[in-house]
Formats: sequence, C-alpha cells, structure tokens
Amino acid sequence: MSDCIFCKIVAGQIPASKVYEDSDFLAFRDIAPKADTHLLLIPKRHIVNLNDINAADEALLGRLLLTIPNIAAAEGLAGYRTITNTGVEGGQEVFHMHFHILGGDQLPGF
Ligand code: IU
Repeated sequence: MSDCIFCKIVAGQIPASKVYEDSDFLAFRDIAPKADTHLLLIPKRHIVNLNDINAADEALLGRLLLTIPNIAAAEGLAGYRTITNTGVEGGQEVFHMHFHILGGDQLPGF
C-alpha cells in the first residue's frame, strides 16, 4: 500500500534498524521501545491485521511464528513477550500487521 509506513520500510523508502529479513518477513527495532529489546516482525505483504487473514495465509503465518524464536535467540532473549494488536480498540496504531517482540529485562506479569 502506497501510504503504509511499514510497506515503505519494506521497500527501503524509509530507514529502519533491521534485525532479520527473508523473502516473506522483516523484523526491525521499534522506534519507541517499550522494553530493553523491542522488535517488530512484519510480513512483507500488506496484511492489515489478524482480521485480514484467511486460510490461504496459513503457511505464511506458520512460518512467521517459527521465525519468532529464531529472532529472539539471535537477540539473546531467553524469554520474551509477543503481542499483536488488532484494530483501534485493540490498540493498533499502524495498520500493517506486526508482532511485537519484547524482552531483555524482566517484564511484569500480564
Ligand atoms: P501498534 O501495535 O500498532 O500500536 O504498534 C505500532 C508500533 O510501531 C509502535 O510500537 C511504534 O513505536 C512503532 N513504530 C515504529 O517502530 N516505526 C514507525 O515508523 C512507526 C511506528 I509510525
């Protein structure tokens, strides 16, 4: 999507501190970190949020989840929190699906 900031990061039109990239996914450091380590993992394809997925995305989403522990391990995170916000009421501010990966310090219970 032309007006999506995360699509622009994928396209290299806006810089980001990338920590992982493959043909389907990109992970980069959140510009306003809420923990010592705060990463965002996104599909390169523009998907709005979990309400925008369907059965055809099953394999993509499976690979996305499998990518998370590899990124966490590369960051040296023994434990971490993974969050995806869906919709305005869910606290979503950027409407390109992303999984927050937070860690690096002791997170409070949820
Ligand atoms: P949310 O789940 O949509 O609320 O999270 C959006 C996140 O994207 C939030 O933590 C922002 O700090 C982060 N972010 C970013 O890392 N780079 C950007 O250019 C923009 C937002 I805009």
